[in-house]
Amino acid sequence: MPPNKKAKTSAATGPVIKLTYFDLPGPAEPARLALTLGGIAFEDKRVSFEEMKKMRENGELTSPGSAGTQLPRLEVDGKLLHQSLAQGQYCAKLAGMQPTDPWQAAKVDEAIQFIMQDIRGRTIEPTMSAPAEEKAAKRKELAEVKLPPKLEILDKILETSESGYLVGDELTLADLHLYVLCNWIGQEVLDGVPKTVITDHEHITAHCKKLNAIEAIKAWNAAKNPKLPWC
Ligand SMILES: N[C@@H](CCC(=O)N[C@@H](CS)C(=O)NCC(=O)O)C(=O)O
Repeated sequence: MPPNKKAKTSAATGPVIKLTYFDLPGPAEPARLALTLGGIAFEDKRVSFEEMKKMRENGELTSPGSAGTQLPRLEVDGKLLHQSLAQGQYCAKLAGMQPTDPWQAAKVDEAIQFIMQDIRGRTIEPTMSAPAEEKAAKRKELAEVKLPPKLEILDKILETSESGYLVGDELTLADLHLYVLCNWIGQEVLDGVPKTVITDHEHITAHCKKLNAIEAIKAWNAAKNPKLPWC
């Protein structure tokens, strides 16, 4: 259950949900966490790259009504939903985590777009495809120049938040996106980017610890992410 809301569906009455992704947090993790916090039963299917290729050959990664060809693949009562952002938003709504106030909901979307597009897409991803001989320099620039001002923006939002969450009084999908990002960086998965990039930001670090302490997240991490918590 979210720490602060009652789930809108239960395992007994809700849809049959299967979320398929690799055995990694990646873009599937916000949706997985939302369902977990909502107490919503789902099949957490993890596949290898080879199995994913088989799924593609078998036509399981496409559907005439669904815009996508990749993982994560969310199946709800036999219907497909592609795109991790849409999947997370759907799961957050099922979990009762989406603010009903339009302004608050837009602020959630604002934070998510900043994390997904500006930080992950435009700042981190170009360093993944950098030629080997440029990679170390790109990662140094990422850690020392490019990431800190963006994280500072989120740190400032949290500094002024009375709840310690990014938007309003309750945990939202935006917090889950930030949590997954910080766990990725904090575990030093990105070569050349030290965890101090996160811990230098007091309020982001406190946010990460706050989510670590939520019972459902604690149990999820113990079962699925044995290297967490890192802070
Ligand atoms: N826009 C998609 C991107 C999904 C995506 O990039 N999936 C990657 C893994 S993170 C994938 O399935 N790669 C294997 C492939 O395309 O063959 C989303 O957010 O769901």
